[in-house]
Amino acid sequence: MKFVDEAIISVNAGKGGNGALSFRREKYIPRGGPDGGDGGDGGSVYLEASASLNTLIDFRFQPRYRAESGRGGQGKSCTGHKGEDKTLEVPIGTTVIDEDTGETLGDLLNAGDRLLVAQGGFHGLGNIRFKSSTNRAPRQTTPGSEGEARRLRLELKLLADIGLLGMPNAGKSSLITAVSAARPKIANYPFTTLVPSLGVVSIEAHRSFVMADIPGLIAGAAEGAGLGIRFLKHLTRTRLLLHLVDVMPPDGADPIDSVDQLDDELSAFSAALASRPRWLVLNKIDLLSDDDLANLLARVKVELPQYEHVYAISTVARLGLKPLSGNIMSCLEDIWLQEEEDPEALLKEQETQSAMQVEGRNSIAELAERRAAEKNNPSSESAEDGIDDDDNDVEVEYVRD
Ligand SMILES: Nc1nc2c(ncn2[C@@H]2O[C@H](COP(=O)(O)OP(=O)(O)OP(=O)(O)O)[C@@H](O)[C@H]2O)c(=O)[nH]1
Ligand SMILES: [Mg+2]
Repeated sequence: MKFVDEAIISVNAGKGGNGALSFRREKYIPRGGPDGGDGGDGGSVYLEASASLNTLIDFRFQPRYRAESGRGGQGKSCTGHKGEDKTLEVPIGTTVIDEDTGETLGDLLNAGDRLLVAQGGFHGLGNIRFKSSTNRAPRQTTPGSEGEARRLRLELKLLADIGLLGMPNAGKSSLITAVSAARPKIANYPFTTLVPSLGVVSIEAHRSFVMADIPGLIAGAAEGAGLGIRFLKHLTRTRLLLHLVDVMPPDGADPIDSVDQLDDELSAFSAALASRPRWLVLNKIDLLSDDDLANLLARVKVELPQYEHVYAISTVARLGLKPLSGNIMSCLEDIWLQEEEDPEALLKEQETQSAMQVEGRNSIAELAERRAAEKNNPSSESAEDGIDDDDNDVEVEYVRD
């Protein structure tokens, strides 16, 4: 089964009720005057973030939502009932985009956050409203106005503090399994992970962070190789990336080359994302002798000087995991504290995030265009690589312990 991290829905607010045209008619009261009441306002549509939802899948099954219309006004000065608002619950972390204009309407980041997405129509006025000294029997009323209608794209990004980046088989899922309660599939073949998942890493009481495991990336991903780059968008909300590398890849490739290749892919996806703090994590050191490890670390120092933070771990032998998690925690706490104390830091972070989102969206759109062009030209090689990227559905597993 597939979960969904993107859904397109249409929302219709209710129409306002019409104003009534009516005159008071009672025995012994001739010419009772106008008594047509106003209509009721149409209901509006709201989205509300809820902690109990993890996916957007329900919206795939039911993509249309309508709030109630206001009732018409009636005689005897009765005002029509207001249409009931419709509130749709969405998972925390949902971004709401107007599908037709491309405008981002809002991000629902905290439980209970509410966003008005379609304003209900305004009520019409009954003829009682038009009574004046010169017109005692007005026949004028106004109709209720239409409710707003919109097509919305909902996007759910995993809300993680730390993102794992790495080639297939580097041990990303093994790492998240070793340090959190998440249990993604682990296997000795590439592209085991096809869907992102999250795990909460608890250091001690009240000190924890969320780690995101995403499918592996290979050279050429920005051009669509492998599973492509669409999963990278899940990393745009993380504060720190861990670049995981297998120190003994089965194909005998040089780990340092593969680090360079993935860094290039990351930059192609989004320069802003590539400029995020990134730590290098050498995994599977149980497979290396002490000497070989020392040599590799010496080479990393010279050949990958951009990495200030380098860790050597083994998820299987459980080596180096504690210092890695502990330092991630401290680094995040520093970032959070700084943002709490310095509003400018928070502002800068918001700017970086929107730059990443825009760049990422553009890269994914470019890739989709290229794929479409290749489909129309079946002779081209990459159209036959056998990977169908049409389906952008992603199962999002949200694991908290
Ligand atoms: N020897 C050794 N093997 C490891 C270590 N960590 C992971 N592995 C093995 O490496 C293989 C791949 O591990 P995964 O965790 O599935 O790798 P991944 O990066 O999630 O791979 P994809 O999901 O395909 O991108 C599995 O067979 C693991 O058992 C380690 O520290 N030492
Ligand atoms: Mg995996």
